[in-house]
Amino acid sequence: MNTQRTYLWLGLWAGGLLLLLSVIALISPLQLQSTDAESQAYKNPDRVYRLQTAITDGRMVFVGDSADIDGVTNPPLSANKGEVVRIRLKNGDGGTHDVAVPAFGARAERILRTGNIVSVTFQIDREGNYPYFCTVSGHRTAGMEGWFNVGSAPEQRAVNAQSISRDPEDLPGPVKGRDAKTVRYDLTAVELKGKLGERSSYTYYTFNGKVPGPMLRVRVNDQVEVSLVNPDSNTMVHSIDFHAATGPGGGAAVMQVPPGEEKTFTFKALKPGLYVYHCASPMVSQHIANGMYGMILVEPEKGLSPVDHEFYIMQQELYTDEAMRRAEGHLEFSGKKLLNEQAEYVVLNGAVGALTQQYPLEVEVGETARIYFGVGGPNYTSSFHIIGEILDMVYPAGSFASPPLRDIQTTSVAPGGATVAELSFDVPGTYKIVDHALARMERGLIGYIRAIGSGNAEIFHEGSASPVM
Ligand SMILES: [Cu+2]
Repeated sequence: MNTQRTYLWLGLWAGGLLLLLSVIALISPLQLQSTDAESQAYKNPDRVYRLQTAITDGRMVFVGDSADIDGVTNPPLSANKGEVVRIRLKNGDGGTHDVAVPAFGARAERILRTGNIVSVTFQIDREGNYPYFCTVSGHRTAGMEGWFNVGSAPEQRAVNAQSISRDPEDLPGPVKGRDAKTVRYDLTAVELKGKLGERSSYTYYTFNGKVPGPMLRVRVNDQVEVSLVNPDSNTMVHSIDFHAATGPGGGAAVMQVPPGEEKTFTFKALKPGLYVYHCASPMVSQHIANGMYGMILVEPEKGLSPVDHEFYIMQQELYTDEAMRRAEGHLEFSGKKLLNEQAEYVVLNGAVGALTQQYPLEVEVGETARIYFGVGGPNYTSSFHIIGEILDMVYPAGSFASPPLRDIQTTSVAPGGATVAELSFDVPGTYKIVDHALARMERGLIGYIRAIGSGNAEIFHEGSASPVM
């Protein structure tokens, strides 16, 4: 009985084992085959992109290092569905980096030293436009992000919108101590689609089509006559409130202009200083956040001292439904974010890149520059700072009647407030205009001042002191 049972069990075991072996034998060639095909494709990818990490102009970036994308910052990458792509990343700056394209489950190992190389190979299994970026904490925000496009051509995603940014050199010349007189300004409210970011547009409200509005320049005791046209094509009532005016609403009480109408008012510029003006039609903060602000300079009787350069710069926040990081196409205003004071963009002269790509400031070493800086806001106070420079003179809050401050690193500028800063450059290089609430740099707030000229090793040089003195 026992022997019989044992044989039965042995038979079952042997049969089971045979079955298992034959199943394995059947499957394994298939498995081997598919693994082979995959590894072949992965060995010979359809496309190879070479990138290098770098730090340029204070930002961390990927730089293209192969034929089509050579030298391009955060180059757009593309492939067709089904293709196998390899990204080969070289460490060019010595920080710890990697590269990932989460949409395709791709993530390279981290590389820690200059010259180290890593690659990641992956298959494109879907169409669309997806970010690639460095996953090291803070690096994506600091600039290490590009886009990977599958399917439609990248050109179709380019923003079709004009620039609304005002050139910081677009301002009137000095009044030069003339007698007081009547000065007339014609302003037009312009609602238009303008370029906000690299791949995004926004419906701006502007004075005369640019942000900030035109800088107006008068002398103390001038009569300032201002007309505001609101074209029929506009959708909103617009108005103007001058902080330089004394009277109800700074003018807004008599200057609410519906579409298709024009209104005029006059004020006497009683006090010298640099003043903000802005639209004051409900919701006022929305009209400001959409770009409707500028400044008027009321020069003192004797005028201001001559300088080599004058610049006109203003800061604002924008509140969009779409998160800045993912923003593409035409963005919508978010009333909720405005009321919560959670800006998506914080910018100089109306748009991302206005004072870096479009209108970087330029001076020569040794020249003097005066910056008329104001904050449209509507909500954020600026901690105005120029990285690598000391402001020789600051007229606090834009007042010429108060004594100027000397040798200032950072100055607070309130929303609806201004400052006048004077400086000169001793050492050539690219200096950065920032709000020292520096998280805002990642939201678009940065401008460049390029100082051209020869070096001054006594004031600044790399290395130890001894060889120079
Ligand atoms: Cu308005």
